[in-house]
Amino acid sequence: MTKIPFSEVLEKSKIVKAKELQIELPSQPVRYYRHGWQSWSLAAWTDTSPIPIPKPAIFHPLQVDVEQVYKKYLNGSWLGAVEFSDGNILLLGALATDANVSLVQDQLTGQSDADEIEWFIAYGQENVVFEEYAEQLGRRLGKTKKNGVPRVWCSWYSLYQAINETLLDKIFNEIDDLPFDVLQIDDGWQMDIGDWEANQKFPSGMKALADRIKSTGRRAGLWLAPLIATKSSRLFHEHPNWFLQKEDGRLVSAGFNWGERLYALDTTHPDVTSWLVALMKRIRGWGFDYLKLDFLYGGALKGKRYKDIPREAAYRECLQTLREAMGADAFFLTCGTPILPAIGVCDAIRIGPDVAYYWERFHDAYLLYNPTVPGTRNAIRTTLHRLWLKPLLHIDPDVAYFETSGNLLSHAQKILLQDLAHICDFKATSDLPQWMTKEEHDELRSFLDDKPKVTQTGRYTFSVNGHFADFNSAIELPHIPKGLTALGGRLLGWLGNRYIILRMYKILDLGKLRKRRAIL
Ligand code: 9PG
Repeated sequence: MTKIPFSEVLEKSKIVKAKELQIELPSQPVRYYRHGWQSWSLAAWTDTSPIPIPKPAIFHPLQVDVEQVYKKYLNGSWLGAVEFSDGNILLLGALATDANVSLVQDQLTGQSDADEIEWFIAYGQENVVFEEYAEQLGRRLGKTKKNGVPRVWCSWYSLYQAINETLLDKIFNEIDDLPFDVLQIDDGWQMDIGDWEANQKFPSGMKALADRIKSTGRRAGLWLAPLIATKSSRLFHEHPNWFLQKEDGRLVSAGFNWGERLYALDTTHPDVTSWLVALMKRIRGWGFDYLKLDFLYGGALKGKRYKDIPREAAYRECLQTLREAMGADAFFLTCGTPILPAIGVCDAIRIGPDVAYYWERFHDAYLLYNPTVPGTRNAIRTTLHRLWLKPLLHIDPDVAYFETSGNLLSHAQKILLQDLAHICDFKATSDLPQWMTKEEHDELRSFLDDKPKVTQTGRYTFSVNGHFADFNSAIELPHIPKGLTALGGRLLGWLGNRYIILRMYKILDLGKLRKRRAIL
């Protein structure tokens, strides 16, 4: 264990090579910066007490680093920072994958799961320290910022899986006058998770869909989750041996979604690599050149791999293979991705959980105490804590909303999302002209046209085009549940872990989506 005296980093930042490294803090910090593992995991400054483990555990692979979640002390992936009472911070950050940072009593400790790695240590003003860390990361992992970032219409947050050929055709006609650069098809087109072919709702096939989009002068975008699959898929049926296993031979869980358990591909298996390359080429062949690859954490879960390399290193290699296979001219957006391994490989990265047409749901926030699930407040909180990644690649805060119909967000909350898009310099929406008033339509148009001047005025405050954007309402974490709420939460957490209950929930959820679609 390498020990670094605090006095050595007071004046100047330092880069130290070590497998394990420890800095003794000179005084009790007032806040801790926890950095969650993947896009949807929590990143936030919090006080120095631990927060409850999110529930239900069956969803953990989608939300946290499963290998860290039960640790009793504060921890985060690759980096951690503490803030002292004078407002200065101390940051310890890995300059390589497969590492984490924890705070145990007065020791900030970095640990590499691989060999010795380089660590960045700096003390001072928050923005200066994070900027220098990003710069050092960029030197080692690469910077991939392309000139200009496309303005995207994405099907997910208005239609969810209820997309089909006719409906999309109608929508493309109606948004034709709006200045989007990409029309991106999200979840709902595929045969199954693992079987990336058009389903019955797209009888003309995926090439026809891409052609239709391109005929409007836009780039065609497509969502897929290439590193996971469900047992119901043909892929799983035909290649059960392609999936990541534990040492004891049982399958590694990649969580639960779409009413089914998820499994992860062993991306170091040569046959899996060839399959992934062919998949990327097929999608490019259809004509899509904006790829939103999702649920990517599946490639970095712990397990026994064909090639014995650290899990995040394996994942980074896989991303490089995907990048090469899709071609440098494709726009590559990663989502549900472990953050550090994606730097230098993709064009853009989702840096927070999904937004939603609501601010926060009581059962998510207070009963289950889960800040990683879809919800606008959760999305804003984590996104704002990852703005430091912006010099390295495009950062995606998820979509902004404009419509009032079917949307529970207040006007002020919608403006926060629009401002956040300007701050990140990444503009996307799923709103449909049919659902918007004339004013909302005009608001969307100027949002897409505008390039406002943004200045940060505080940790959570900005000036956007001269108006004051205050995100403080999104930052605080829900109170830790007590008494009856805590008991209710335990019950809900337990129920949520039952497969049969999750299936029922899925059926009810589909009903809700059908209702939304009926508005069209
Ligand atoms: C499509 C969606 C959209 C979205 C992605 C991803 O259960 N979960 O916690 C959960 C989190 C995120 C999520 C789905 C489920 O959304 O972020 O933009 O593409 O998949 O299914």
